[in-house]
This record gives sequence, C-alpha cells and structure tokens, in this order.
Amino acid sequence: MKIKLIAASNKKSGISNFWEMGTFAKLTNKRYSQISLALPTLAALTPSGIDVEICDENIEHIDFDEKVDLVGITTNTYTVNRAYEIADTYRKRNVTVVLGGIHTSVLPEEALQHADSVVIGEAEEVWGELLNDFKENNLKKTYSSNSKPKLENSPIPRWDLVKTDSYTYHTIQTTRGCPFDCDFCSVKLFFGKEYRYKPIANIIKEIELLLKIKKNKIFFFSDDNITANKKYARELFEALIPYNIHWVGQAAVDVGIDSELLDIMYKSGCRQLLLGFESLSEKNLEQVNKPKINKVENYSKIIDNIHNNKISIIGAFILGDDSADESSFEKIKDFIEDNSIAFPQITVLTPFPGTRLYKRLKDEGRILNEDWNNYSCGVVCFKPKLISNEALQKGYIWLMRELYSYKSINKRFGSLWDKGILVKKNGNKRKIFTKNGFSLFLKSLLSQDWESNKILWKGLINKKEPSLSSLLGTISLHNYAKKLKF
Ligand code: B12
Ligand code: SF4
Repeated sequence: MKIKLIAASNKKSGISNFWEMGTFAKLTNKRYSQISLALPTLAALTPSGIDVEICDENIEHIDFDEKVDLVGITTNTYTVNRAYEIADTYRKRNVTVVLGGIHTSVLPEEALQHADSVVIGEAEEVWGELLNDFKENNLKKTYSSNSKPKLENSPIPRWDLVKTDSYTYHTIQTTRGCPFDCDFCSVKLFFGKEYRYKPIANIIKEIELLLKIKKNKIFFFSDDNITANKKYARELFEALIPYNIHWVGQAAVDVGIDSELLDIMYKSGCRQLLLGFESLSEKNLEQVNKPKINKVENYSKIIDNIHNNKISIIGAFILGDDSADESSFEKIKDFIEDNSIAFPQITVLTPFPGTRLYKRLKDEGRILNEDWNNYSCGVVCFKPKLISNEALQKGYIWLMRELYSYKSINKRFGSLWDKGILVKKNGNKRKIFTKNGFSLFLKSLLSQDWESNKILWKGLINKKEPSLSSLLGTISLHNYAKKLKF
C-alpha cells in the first residue's frame, strides 16, 4: 500500500503574505520556511510496511499521475480551498482521500464534500485504526479520538522523508495545548487547555537527529507558548545549551518579566521570540479574554527586558477589535517604533471558524465573507464596530507600509543595532542571513504594500533589481547592508 501525505500551497490558495515567510526562505536560499509538522508526524504514526511519501506543494509540484492508494491532506483555513481542489483531483482519479487538520476538524461536513474520510482533531490515536479500516475496505466517514493524546509516546517525526534542504528552519514541537483561552484563537479550541509535553529526552534525540541531517540551521519551535510551564521550559532550555543551536519560538508576553528565564533562553540559543501583544487597549484585551497575561502598562518594560537579553521580537498586533477606531493605527505604529520591535506582525482580526470570535460575529450578523482564501489575516472579512471595513483595510495597508518603510526599519533596527541586539554576545555577527540576504530581506520587508509586492517578486525571480526608489527614503539599502557589514 502506498500513502501520499500532502500540504497545499499557500500561493495556489491565492495567499501572498509576508508571514508565510516565503520571502525569508528565499533570503536563506531555501524554497519555503518550514514543513507543516503534520506530515512527518503522520508518516511516523504509519505502521511499518506501508510505503509513505510526503509532498509539500510549497516546494514541489504534485505528481497526480503517480500511483497511490490513499492520499492524506492537511488543512488550515487559509489553504483549505486549494486542499479541496487537490482532493477533488485525486477523487476523480479514484484515489481515496482523507482530510485532517485544524480547519476540517471544525467543519467536517464541508470537508466531506471533497473527501472519503475526515479525521477530527489530533491523529495520534486514530490514524492506525483508519489505515486498518481502509485496508479492510471499511473506511468510516469520520474519525476522532475521545481524549487528547499523551505526547510521551509520540514517535519522532519522519525527518528522513522530508526534503529538509528546501526549508529555512528545522521545526520541532515540544508541547501542545495552551492554558489560556483567547477569543480569536484556533489553538485552544483544537489542542485544548491541558498543556501536554514531549519528554525532554525525546526532544534532544530529535535535535541530535536534525543536526545530523543539517548543522547550522535555525530551529523553529512551533509550540504556541513555549514558556507556559516555566519549570518544563527551564529544563528544556538547559538541556539545549550544549547543542549550540539558534532558535526562534513563540511565547506569551509574561515571559518578559522573568529575567532569569530569559537569560537561560539566550544561552540555549533563543534569538527571536514571537509575542502576542495583540492590542494596546485594556478594554479590548478584556473582551478577547487576554487580560491576565497582557497588561499594556507592562509592555515597554517587558520589551526592554527581552532586548536586554539580546533577543529580538516579532511583535504580533491585531487590527480591528471592537475598540479600534481611526486613531488605532497611528498608536500602534508609534508604540512599535518607540519600542524598537524589529518584526511587527500586523494582522487583521480574522474570525476563524470554530472560535468564539466567529460565533459572536456570526450572531451579530457581522461576518462579511466566508471565502476561506481571504482568511489569511490580511483581508477584512467582518464588519468592525467603530469604523468601516474599508477604513480598516486601508488602515492595515497604511500601517504595513509605514512600518516596513525604510525610515521605520532604519529607526527600529538602528536602535537594536546600537543596543547590540543584532550581534552575538561574543561580538560575532548573527548568521541568520546569507551574505547578500540581508539587503534582500530588507527589500522584502519594504515590499509589504500589495502593488510593489508584485514588482518585487518579479524582480527577485528574474534576479533583477526592482525599482523601489519610491519606498527607499534617503539612504540606499545597499548602504544599509554595508553598515551591517555583511
Ligand atoms: C508553524 C506555524 C506556522 C508556520 C508555517 C508552518 C506550515 N508550513 O504550515 C508559519 C510561521 C509560516 C505560519 C504562518 C501563519 N500562520 Co501559522 N501556525 C503554525 C503553528 C504555530 C504550528 C503548526 C504545527 O506545526 N503544528 C503541529 C502539528 C503536528 O499539528 P497539526 O498540524 O494540527 O497536525 C495534527 C492534527 O491537526 C492532525 N492533522 C493535521 N493534518 C492532517 C491531515 C490528515 C490527513 C490527518 C489524518 C490528520 C491531520 O494530525 C496532526 C497530529 O495530531 C500553528 C499553531 C499550532 N499549534 O498548530 C499556527 C497556525 C496553523 N497558523 C495560523 C495562522 C493564522 C497563520 C498565519 C495566517 C498568521 C499570520 N499572521 O499571517 C500565517 C499564514 C501565512 C501563510 N500563508 O502560510 C493559525 C491557523 C488557524 C486556522 N484556522 O487555519 C494557527 C492554528 C495558529 C493560531 N493561533 O490559530 N504558521
Ligand atoms: S495565549 Fe496564544 S495560543 Fe494561547 S489561547 Fe491565547 S492566542 Fe491562543
């Protein structure tokens, strides 16, 4: 029996979003940032004796003519339309299709219009049963486990089947679940409140394996909140120290109050943290149920503390909450610049199906658009409360242009550079970018507006310099890159 596990391409879903990090991958001479962990995880759960193949449409074409018995496709909301197209193509060829992942778990009825079977929730406890049923020609429409799988016995993902050379990051998941319960988040809904851990010894084995496959690659910890349990986090970070890796991870902002933990994080190789600031309005943080961890009055102190530990920040802010008005965009811009947040991750509030946010907006008749291709966090799909949807869309584009203008980047990076956050403690330059990567990276940041994005992509693909003069400000990127001595 042969199984093919597929991730649908973002681009073919109509998404061109900086936060897919495709441009970043180009800068590191890779084709994409990282593989969807679902694929090597499912491959590892597949009993030996079954032939498994992994195909990520973000880095390769799908060979629909290849002979396979079963196709499994992973889904997020923003790629699900393309996943359905792939599923339909296979089914026309009489290949059995199984769908799984965060989107189809919430909308299995929608998914069943395109699949023979849908796995609802995590696959660990049902994938084996599904394969058995398939062999016996007795496939059920849906599979779901009664409990959240324990991660103690999780097999190491099948990295031998992944084309790791095509990705910027080695990706690892150490925990699942989140003790918090934010209104807009799919994670809590899917992985649950109980925080589950992989044993640290297993994570270390996985790191050793990945380092054998490729040294000097940055690690991306795909945990939603890697420091939710400080004791576990500390143990994990201490165990990482001897491996001399660099890593990027995601945490709640409360990580910034614990200087001792930040120090171990730096020593363990943490160089960048994605933090969900979400909003500068206490009222809104309360409405989205995030007031316990996010205290706006502490934000600047937290940021300084993290910077003092030589860790840079990807700061996530959401536009369009119920307290957002015309003045919100400028306030966020000023805050980000004043606090030197290197990589602002600005998103439009997006009512992902299944979340409390979706239900509330649906009940209030405020959902404007349910074409899942638009659920990329850059398109307004709902009616905001205090401003029009057009004003929100315009405000988003304005803010992205401002923050990724040369002037703003220069201000933020210049200040980080002066504080020494862009260098290692021992004085060496960070090796995150390839030699000419940094200037390309800045260009990609500058291309955040939708029109010039197209020009930039064309320019990169043809390896020609696109004209960015309207965006560059006074000093050229070349000079900027030189200042950074790459
Ligand atoms: C790593 C990551 C990324 C990476 C990309 C990884 C990739 N190649 O897909 C990056 C950083 C690029 C990224 C970007 C974005 N992301 Co993201 N990301 C994640 C994150 C943190 C981890 C994913 C992961 O590795 N999970 C671990 C695996 C093992 O879990 P899993 O995929 O759910 O798989 C299990 C089950 O679902 C099931 N399963 C899954 N697929 C299948 C298939 C079959 C056949 C079967 C049987 C079972 C099955 O089995 C698996 C094992 O139990 C998740 C949050 C999370 N915890 O999952 C968000 C998440 C997927 N991202 C999300 C979002 C919104 C985005 C952005 C839009 C954010 C933005 N600011 O722009 C962008 C999208 C850009 C783009 N166009 O791609 C949302 C998606 C919500 C939704 N409903 O779709 C999530 C859930 C985060 C959240 N807070 O809600 N992301
Ligand atoms: S803290 Fe992060 S992962 Fe947890 S529920 Fe809130 S947004 Fe989701």
